[in-house]
Amino acid sequence: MKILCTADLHLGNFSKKIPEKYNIEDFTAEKAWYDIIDIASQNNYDAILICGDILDEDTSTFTSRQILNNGFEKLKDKNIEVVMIPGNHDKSRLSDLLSNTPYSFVHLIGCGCKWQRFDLNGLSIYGFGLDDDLKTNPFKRKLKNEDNKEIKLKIEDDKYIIMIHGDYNANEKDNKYGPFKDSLNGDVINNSIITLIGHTHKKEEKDKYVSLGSPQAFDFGEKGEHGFWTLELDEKLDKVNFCFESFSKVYYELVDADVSDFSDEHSLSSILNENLECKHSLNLYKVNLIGNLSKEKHDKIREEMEENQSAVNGYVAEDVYVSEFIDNIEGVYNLGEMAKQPNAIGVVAEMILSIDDGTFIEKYGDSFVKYKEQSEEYTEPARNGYYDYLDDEELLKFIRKSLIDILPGESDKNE
Ligand SMILES: [Mn+2]
Repeated sequence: MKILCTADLHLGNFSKKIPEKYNIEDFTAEKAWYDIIDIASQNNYDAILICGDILDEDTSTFTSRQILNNGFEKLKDKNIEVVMIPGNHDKSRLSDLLSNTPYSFVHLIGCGCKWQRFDLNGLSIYGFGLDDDLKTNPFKRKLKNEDNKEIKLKIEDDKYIIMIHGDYNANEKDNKYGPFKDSLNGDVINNSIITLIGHTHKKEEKDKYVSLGSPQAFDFGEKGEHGFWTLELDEKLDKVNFCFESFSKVYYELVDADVSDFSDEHSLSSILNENLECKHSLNLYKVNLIGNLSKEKHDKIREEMEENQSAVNGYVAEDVYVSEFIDNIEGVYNLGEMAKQPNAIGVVAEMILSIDDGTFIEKYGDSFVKYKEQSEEYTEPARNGYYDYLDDEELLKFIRKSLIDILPGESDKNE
């Protein structure tokens, strides 16, 4: 049996910051959905499993119905079963849309925050969706039996797959959707063939579970590889193959570019060419400029940054673009000397050095947690659910920049 596993399609959404030269229609979730269906039907898959957030919250019911049904039309007579669970963005809309579906190969399970079993040609699938704002552990919820009676979740099948939508990195106290970090090493997951998780949009593979990630990357909150997974089982339902397939039509990356040796001969564009790879069909970069430059050179590189950004959408090379520069260029400091000073400058220099040697979180953990909470709160209104907040690495860079700004500027230095 060959199964295509995916999650978080967010139909109606689309990839952001696509340069003008490209057709935005090629970067929609809708296009990804049709392409995934084509891949499944052209490569003899038996099933498509989708672990929640199939629809985007902001997509109208009308559009959602149209996109879903266009996809299902393509699957008619293909002998491919589609098994879905709702996610926190689908709410009850997905079950409303599918309640009278004429497509007999479409199955929605795990609604109403209850576990539900589905028999996929002899393979048991247990699904749990998040069509309610559940902030407690799904593994502590009940199983809806065939005759609609609720029983405690206890799986007696020898071989089964779990489909779930929720935050596997969080505990109940963290106030996240469907948190189940506590249950990651429990029997239900450990005894599964594989547990498929949707929600985080980020791929992570472990022995018994996999965070599938989203097939199409939407913005810089979704850096790195994005695609779907292929699971192959033999006749005894043993796993013979499970692999990730890169799929997204655009990739977002954050890179550091050291500009310390910037000069008339070694321009910003040559530095960009050295640092930005063309790995995928379209590569969008956020470039974090680091290193030390005199004030004069810093001004010059700023001019070149502006030129790059006013060129068509930050063009660097064929299919390689800079969406945004982050200027973390510093003056010429001797932090080691500064750190010896018995004053505020010494303390600040000491903190910067601890970021550089990777000990900041260990030494200043409490402040880091506070910074993190504030940054999430601050970016929340602009997020619209697109996860465009700073991750730990970006946050550390931001803190470093703030600290550098406290240090006396070049003109104040004793030359
Ligand atoms: Mn979700």
